[in-house]
Amino acid sequence: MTMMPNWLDKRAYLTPNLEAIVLKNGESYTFKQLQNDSKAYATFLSQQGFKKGDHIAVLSSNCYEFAVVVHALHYIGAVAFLLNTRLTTGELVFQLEDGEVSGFIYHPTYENTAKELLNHHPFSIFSTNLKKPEEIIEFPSEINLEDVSHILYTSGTTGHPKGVQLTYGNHYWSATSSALNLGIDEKDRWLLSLPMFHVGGLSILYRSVIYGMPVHLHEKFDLEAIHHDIMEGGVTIVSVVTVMLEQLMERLGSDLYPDSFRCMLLGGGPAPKVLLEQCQQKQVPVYQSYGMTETASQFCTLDKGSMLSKIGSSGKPLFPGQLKIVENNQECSVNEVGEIEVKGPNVTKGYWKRPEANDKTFQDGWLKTGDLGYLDEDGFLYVVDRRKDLIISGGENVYPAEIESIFKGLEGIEDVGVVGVKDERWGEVPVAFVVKKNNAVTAETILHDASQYLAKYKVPKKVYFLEELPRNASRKLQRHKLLELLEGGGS
Ligand code: S0N
Ligand code: AMP
Ligand code: MG
Ligand code: MG
Ligand code: MG
Repeated sequence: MTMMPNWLDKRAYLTPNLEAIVLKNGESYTFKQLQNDSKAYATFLSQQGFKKGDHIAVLSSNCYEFAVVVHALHYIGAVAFLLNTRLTTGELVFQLEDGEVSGFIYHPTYENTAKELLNHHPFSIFSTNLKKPEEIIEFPSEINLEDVSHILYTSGTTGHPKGVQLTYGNHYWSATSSALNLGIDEKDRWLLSLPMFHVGGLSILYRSVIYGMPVHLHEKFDLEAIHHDIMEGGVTIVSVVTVMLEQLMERLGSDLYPDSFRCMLLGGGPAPKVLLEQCQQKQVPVYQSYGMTETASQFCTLDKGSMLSKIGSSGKPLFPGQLKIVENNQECSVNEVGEIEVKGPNVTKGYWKRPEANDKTFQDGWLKTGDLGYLDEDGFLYVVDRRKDLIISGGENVYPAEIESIFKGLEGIEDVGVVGVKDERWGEVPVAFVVKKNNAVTAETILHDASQYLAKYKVPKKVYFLEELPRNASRKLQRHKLLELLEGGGS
């Protein structure tokens, strides 16, 4: 057991009057205010009967109240399920049931969704609106780093998403290891516009309380507002995925960011080399990283000194992490491609209620990522291919298996195969190859039906019809043959 003071209590004690959160409209909250509001909300939850270990979901876009709720859940010791706001009701219900969620906190924007979910899953629902109880109760002053603080769902190769269990320790090590690479500067202000329901956005909140650093909290990716905040608002670090960086670079044009801007932390997927070169020309310091939900954000990140010489690399594992490249149970030699395996105190202890997946994924403390890459002669990681079949659309993960299992349940579909194709706007998008049962179905009816069950970013951008899908002798779909069909002009 490793105990530590509750982070927000400690921070509010050390630097109560420092800014914790700054909103786009200029409104700001100190660590003391964030502590008071979080304790008020935690008191309210506690009065509703919630206690340590309870599973509580949150459905909200980025806002101050979301940050308050995240800390409130830590005060009561609940496990937070942060839900992707782009998901359909059916996708949300799966996570609520799989996760045995008993409480649900929604931003007022999602009130209708919350009420709809009540028809499918029994729980108590509350809005994120700040609560002002008459008296604030006492909460444990310590947290146990081994306790699970979150279960965040991530899609998988086998249809249904899996809940990644993250502990306080995972977040703590992630935040401190990031600081050991990037350093901490008194003037730092970290812009958060990535969704807080993914670990890339969430982790910024922990860096904020652990370092004592203001977060510039943006509700969403509003290009103009973000550009303005970097140029005029004193922001020194921004976390982005590739599509965001592309738009920011276009907006920057021939201007330069202020000298005080010191880090563009790029993660969540691959980045085209031309984009990285463009950033170099514009003197934008891009720290490319490799990480995932399972590693509580960045696992490897390029260091400042290697940014120019190692363009395209995702750097080296941060201080407490180990990484190896493995092929046929053998560690690969320099420049040899194999599966990336990682180990370290920021790595999840496993998937919620998935013993089989855990057996397959973890061995002697090593997590087999499924991603392919190599280490160069200086120990820098190059990621060459993603986990089996994973499509990354605008930083959101899309697994063909998940789409295929929905399509197979739709009227009039005999067989289906999904692959990812390059896309100008999103990097990559899914397209579907369908064998019809009858002629009544069209691409339009299929896509309309599918969008009832799948988040918009998962709905294939195109449907191609085939007489038969390419499958091998053991009936396994040969996705590369579908891609070859497209390269040959499609059908
Ligand atoms: C790229 C984003 C911002 C696009 O959203 P935007 O522009 O706000 O779209 P909307 O106005 O909401 O919708 C317009 C239309 O576009 C569709 N759409 C929206 N997003 C997508 C998408 N991703 N793919 C395809 N279509 C999309 C909408 O459906 C809508 O359609 P119509 O008009 O037809 O109704 C947004 O997608 C976004 O925020 N993406 C990023 C998500 C993210 O956070 N990914 C990272 C996940 N990974 C991790 O967290 C681990 C890595 C990590 O920790 C990290 C990552 C990055 C940086 C740092 C770190 C770190 O290690 O710290
Ligand atoms: P998520 O759990 O949603 O963050 O997705 C993590 C996955 O994104 C990883 O397992 C990789 O497949 C992919 N990914 C993350 N960083 C990179 C990178 N630098 N290059 C290529 N793929 C990446
Ligand atoms: Mg994932
Ligand atoms: Mg938009
Ligand atoms: Mg992703």
